Amino acid sequence: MSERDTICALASGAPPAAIAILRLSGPQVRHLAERHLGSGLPAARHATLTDMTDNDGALVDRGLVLFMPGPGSYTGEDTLELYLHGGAAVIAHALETLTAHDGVRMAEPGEYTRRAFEAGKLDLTEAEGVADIIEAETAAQKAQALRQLGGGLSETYDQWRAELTGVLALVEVAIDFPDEGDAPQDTTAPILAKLGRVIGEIETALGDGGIGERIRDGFRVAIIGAPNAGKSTLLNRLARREAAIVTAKAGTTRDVIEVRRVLGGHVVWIADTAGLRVTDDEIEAEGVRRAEVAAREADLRLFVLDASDPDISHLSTDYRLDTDLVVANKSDLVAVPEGIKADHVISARDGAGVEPLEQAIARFVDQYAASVEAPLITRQRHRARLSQGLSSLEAARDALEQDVGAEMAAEDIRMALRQLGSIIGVVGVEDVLGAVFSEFCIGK
Ligand SMILES: Nc1nc2c(ncn2[C@@H]2O[C@H](COP(=O)(O)OP(=O)(O)O)[C@@H](O)[C@H]2O)c(=O)[nH]1
Ligand SMILES: [Mg+2]
Repeated sequence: MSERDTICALASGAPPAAIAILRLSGPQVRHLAERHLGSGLPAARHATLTDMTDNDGALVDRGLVLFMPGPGSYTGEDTLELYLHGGAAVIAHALETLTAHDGVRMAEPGEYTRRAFEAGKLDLTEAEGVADIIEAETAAQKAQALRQLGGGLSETYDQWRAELTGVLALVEVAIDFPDEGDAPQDTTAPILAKLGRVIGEIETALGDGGIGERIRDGFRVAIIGAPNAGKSTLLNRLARREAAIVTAKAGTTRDVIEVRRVLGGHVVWIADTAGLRVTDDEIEAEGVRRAEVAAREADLRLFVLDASDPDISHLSTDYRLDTDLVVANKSDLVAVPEGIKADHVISARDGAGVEPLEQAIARFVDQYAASVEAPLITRQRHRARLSQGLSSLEAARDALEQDVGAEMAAEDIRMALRQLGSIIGVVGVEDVLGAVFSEFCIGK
């Protein structure tokens, strides 16, 4: 079998910068250190100041190097870090020098962490935590990523898997010795109790309101209402730029336009949508359909009313009925008519009342995020697998309760173990590894 490639990459930010960190991992690390460092192979885990020379013996740069021998390194392989001056020419010269050797190449995105995962240094949720902490922009995202990186999710999955393995063993005993010992209900009752406990815990985790995914990916706010109410003008106000086209012509907005803000300490996507009216125009009708989807999927809807033309009886849907916040716009033109109950009165054109509206969005998001402490699910991938696992366990419970066969129950529990195992990456992960690691940056 041929040796694994040695990989190298710039692990620090784009040049020019004070320092460039180049990272190397793989079987040729020792050889490369001996070949290119004035110090020769540095003492393990000791910062060493040395020259680096290229393949012709010319100086590349002078800097600190750190050698971390495998298996006690991040990737489990021999690794070397070079701390050079963070200029583009230095980085290019160093990488050219290293990749000129056979079997040494630039790393793929996330390849260091992938090797760490393959070496058993971290499980898949911990690896995802590494990607998330690099992407984290808000304190809440960072806290969630740190918890995940530290095995906060793995613990729960490990515990469930251990309990289910115990349940499976009991079911298998019942299969192997069907006629011995107690009556079936005496052996089935404790199995059902244990199974029921895990099912209950998974149901609780799944019923978290999607907080973990929202903290990671952003909360969703949809601006909806009649054509010409001033939805796009409000979006531009909230975006603080001209993100959406504003005209006096009804039916201007068709695509859903989203802008990103940090409000209440969380990422919030605010969507402008097409006015919800019945229309013969094919493109506008598609826009209305998209608006309805955005409204349904949003965590909070802002229903914008034109105070100077508040009649909404002609609208295509009744989304206004379950609207969370009613916003009366164009307060610069007229006072809000009697009988219209608005949570906020604004002039999107002048900006009056927009700041309190922003604060209301921030409060909503903050409270929503605080409604579940330390959510277990932080990605759609986890939710999908966990729901499948739950279905399998429910099938196992039904089979046991109806006494249709311990064998079927055992198969369902095995299936659930595989589904839970795939979340932390202990089984059946080939299909997800590419997707998980491709979203990393190079050098991590
Ligand atoms: N007087 C006044 N006009 C506004 C206000 N907000 C929007 N408009 C105008 O109303 C029209 C429709 O605005 P637009 O944002 O495109 O509405 P949309 O169809 O709901 O997206 C445009 O001519 C805007 O300039 C406002 O607060 N006051
Ligand atoms: Mg519009």
